[in-house]
Amino acid sequence: MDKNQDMQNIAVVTGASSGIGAATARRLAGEGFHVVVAARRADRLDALVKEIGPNATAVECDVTSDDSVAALAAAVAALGAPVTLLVNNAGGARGVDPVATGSVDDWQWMYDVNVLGTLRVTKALLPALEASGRGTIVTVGSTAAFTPYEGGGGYVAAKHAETALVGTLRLELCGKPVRVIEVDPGMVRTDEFALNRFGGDQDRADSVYAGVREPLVADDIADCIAWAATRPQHVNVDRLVVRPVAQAAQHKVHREQ
Ligand code: 8X3
Repeated sequence: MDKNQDMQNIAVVTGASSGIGAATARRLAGEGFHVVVAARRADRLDALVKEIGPNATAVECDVTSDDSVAALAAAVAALGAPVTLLVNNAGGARGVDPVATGSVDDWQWMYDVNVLGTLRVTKALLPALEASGRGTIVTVGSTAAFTPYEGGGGYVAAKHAETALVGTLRLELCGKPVRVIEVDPGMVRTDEFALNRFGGDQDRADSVYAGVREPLVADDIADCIAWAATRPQHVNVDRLVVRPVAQAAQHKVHREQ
């Protein structure tokens, strides 16, 4: 942590090694936070910290591991500054099988990383967020959190569960100094989301965005997260649903030839 600003507020961002997480970390550092960037890929985190500078700390973390998340909480506590923001961004999709042939392994992984990962990290950092007296939790959901689509079953189910977790948490924290915010992106073109879903098949990943003029990019969602998290503390933006103009609804996407 920058010794000249040793009581800077800490923001923890999970899934920070790429895409929305990395963009959010850059943006929050620009907003004056000391950003703890957490993800599995240490090399990418190190590059990000080098880019951001003294306002960032890398912590290798796998949100599917209780021990790893406990180590993240300990590393954050060791920084010795108020923890005022958690961005639960780690998540992802695997596979596009119909329910009839859905892979139990893929579904389990999606539940673990999207839902239980959010649970683990939230539980681990909630005491510090509450102790700060002005905590905020932003969870990155998806438009899949409220609209099913064919082939999306495992991801849709996980994102529905994640939004249920968020809504429950907001009720349970009513009266405590922690805001609970959800940002639900629609079509966002990142390097990895669709690629991971299609098992590394770049052509299939690219086809998701074919003909779509200006899909959202990671910076657009980082902008929304930063905006919601920097409203005055009495303002709780419960849920932001964000899509590109070309996507009026999950199935209503304008594609140019
Ligand atoms: C990403 C949006 O449409 O692929 O969370 O489910 S979608």
